[in-house]
Amino acid sequence: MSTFTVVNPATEETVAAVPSCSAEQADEAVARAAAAQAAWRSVGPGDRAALLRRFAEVVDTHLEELAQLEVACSGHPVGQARWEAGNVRDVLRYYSAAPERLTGQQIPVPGGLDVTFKEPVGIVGLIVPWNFPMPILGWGLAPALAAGNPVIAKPAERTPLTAIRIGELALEAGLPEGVFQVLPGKGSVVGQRLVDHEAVRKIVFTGSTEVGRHIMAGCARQVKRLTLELGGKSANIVFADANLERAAATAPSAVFDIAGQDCCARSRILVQRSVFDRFMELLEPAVRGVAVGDPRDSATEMGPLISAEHRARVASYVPDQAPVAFRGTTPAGPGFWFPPTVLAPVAADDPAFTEEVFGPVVTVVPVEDEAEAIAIANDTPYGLSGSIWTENLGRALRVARAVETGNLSVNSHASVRYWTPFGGFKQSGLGRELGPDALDAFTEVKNVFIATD
Ligand code: TAP
Repeated sequence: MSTFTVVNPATEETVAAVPSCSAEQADEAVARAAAAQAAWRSVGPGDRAALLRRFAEVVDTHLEELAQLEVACSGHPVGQARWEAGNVRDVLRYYSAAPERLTGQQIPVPGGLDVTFKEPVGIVGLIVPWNFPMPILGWGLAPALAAGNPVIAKPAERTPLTAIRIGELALEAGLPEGVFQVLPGKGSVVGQRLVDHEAVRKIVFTGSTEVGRHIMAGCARQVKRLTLELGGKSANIVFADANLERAAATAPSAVFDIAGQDCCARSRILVQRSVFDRFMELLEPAVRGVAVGDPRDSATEMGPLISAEHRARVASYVPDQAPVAFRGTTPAGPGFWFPPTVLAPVAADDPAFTEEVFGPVVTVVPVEDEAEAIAIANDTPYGLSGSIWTENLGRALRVARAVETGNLSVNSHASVRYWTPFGGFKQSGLGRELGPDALDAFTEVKNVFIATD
């Protein structure tokens, strides 16, 4: 069997060699999931809930181990990695309440009784990217299991270790064999097989818009159910009446967290012209002060990029003549480091301003007024997240309704809360994860009419 090597992006040392599964192994996993399916859907709601709660508790007792694995595999700062492992636990706990509440409707009709059921959709293929290996796994896994579906997860090649461990923890918690399987392997082999296999009824894909389009076309052949979470180019809009100190102090973490490899990164800062210079004065020390360094150190705020290839891609957005306003630092020595970088002024067609960089690069642009801020925020094929900074409630609401994006925060940069729906407008995705909405993505509504006459 072929293997791939997991490399620590902060040290460039080998962490592990992981088997790369074949299409035949994917077929075997689908057969195991199919064999487990009937028993899993017929587990009583209370028992399924109890199993998910136990799974959450087993994850909880392994939080530190999972966090350390992610630090080694992804280079995420340890504080961030602990949050990510905790998010898996929280999302499992949240959806453990679902089996006992997955109610249908009773609809008034003449001549009988009409009721609806939320039936499990079937075997779920969950294709996960390398940037948030644990949370994105959990967001698909927990509601899919809660709704009575078996799940086969395909982690990203570079970051499979936490998913593999969570698969082991599921068995330890008592989930039946075949209900949750983790298949490390190439996207073009294992991921593609899950998309093509007739017995897989639903794909949840998070990753690039380019691969997402390809997967959507593949699913179309079988009218396969599909959730897509894709790229972003989100705006952080700062109005003159905002608390500028807070807006500037928080803007770096909104784009440089996990080194900017975040689909929700606010990589375009749009600042009302009358306060532009003041905002830049406040932003500079905040950016220079970002603690970039050893991800194992709990004081570290930003780690390395995932790989040398990805660093070369990010660097291509900051050529020698790029308008670097100011930037942070990086440690010397091995590791795929790239400094937090602020570009201003940028041309309207600068790729750093128009494309998803997926690295610690942010552009800052002046805007005249609300209308121009909204127009620029919407001038992108993406629509995933964004922030609005203003002390004017009416303006906050007007702009929040006008920006075409799935997740907005006012005077905050929080995009992801497991209680609330998460997903993209336009080419940022299809469907919603998390919150009460996610269960709809893993169920089919069945309508049953019973004649009484
Ligand atoms: P991709 O290259 O698109 O890869 C994502 C996953 O798809 C990986 O597991 C990959 O496997 C697999 N894959 C690749 N080709 C495939 C195929 N033909 N069929 C099935 N699966 C295939 O993305 P990435 O570089 O890992 O992640 C970065 C992108 O994800 C960014 O654009 C980012 O914005 C987006 N993202 C979006 C969100 C949300 S929530 N909207 C969250 C995180 C990331 P390999 O590992 O073998 O390549």
